[in-house]
Amino acid sequence: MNQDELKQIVGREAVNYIQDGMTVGLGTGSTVKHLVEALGKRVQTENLNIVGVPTSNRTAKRAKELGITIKDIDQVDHIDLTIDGADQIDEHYQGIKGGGIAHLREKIVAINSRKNIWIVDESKLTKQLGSFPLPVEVIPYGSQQLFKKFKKRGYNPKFRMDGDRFILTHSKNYIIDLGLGKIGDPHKLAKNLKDMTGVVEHGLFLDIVNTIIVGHANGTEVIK
Ligand code: ABF
Repeated sequence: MNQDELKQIVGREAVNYIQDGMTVGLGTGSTVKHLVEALGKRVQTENLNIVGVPTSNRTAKRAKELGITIKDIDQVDHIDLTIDGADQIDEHYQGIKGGGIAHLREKIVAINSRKNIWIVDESKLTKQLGSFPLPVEVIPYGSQQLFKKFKKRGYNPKFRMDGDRFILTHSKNYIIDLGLGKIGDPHKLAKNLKDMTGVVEHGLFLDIVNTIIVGHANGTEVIK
């Protein structure tokens, strides 16, 4: 099976965790795409009463096209379950997210969810986080100064660009990706980053996930 087929099997597996009447956080990315398609089918065929809280405009658009009721996070009482992708997951079930520039909304939805499930193909599993660049959302004002501070700390920073334009997040902020290679102490790094004025949010998702569904060539595996 190719990578997209692995993503497809975990997306279809994860939809079984969604029960009628739930408010469900819908993540972003190519793996979640398969979940949303499968959820759309269930909503139509089983007439499921589901409210979706999307973490990105692209997820919201596709969910609406499939007939899934969409609400903003501040319109719902609570979120029962959020299902999202991830860029890297280590052996302690800590993750890096944000390759899709949506990690601020993803983290806000995740920390307001009673349960979090990540769906990934096996290539996302790693012994230690860091070989995937760590996305950090920063406000534009002072971002060049912040960039220099990252450089000085040896974080190997790079602005997320589209040609010569800064890529903007939903909140019209910039993303600086940190090429750290290895992250020895994710909790310490998370605190250091949040202590830097101008940093909005980083892509370290620590102590958040409850269940991880992994796609392998021989099927799906629940590793937590
Ligand atoms: C999203 O899932 C992002 O946080 C992350 O970048 C993405 C994983 O990408 P994909 O599922 O497309 O491999 O939640």
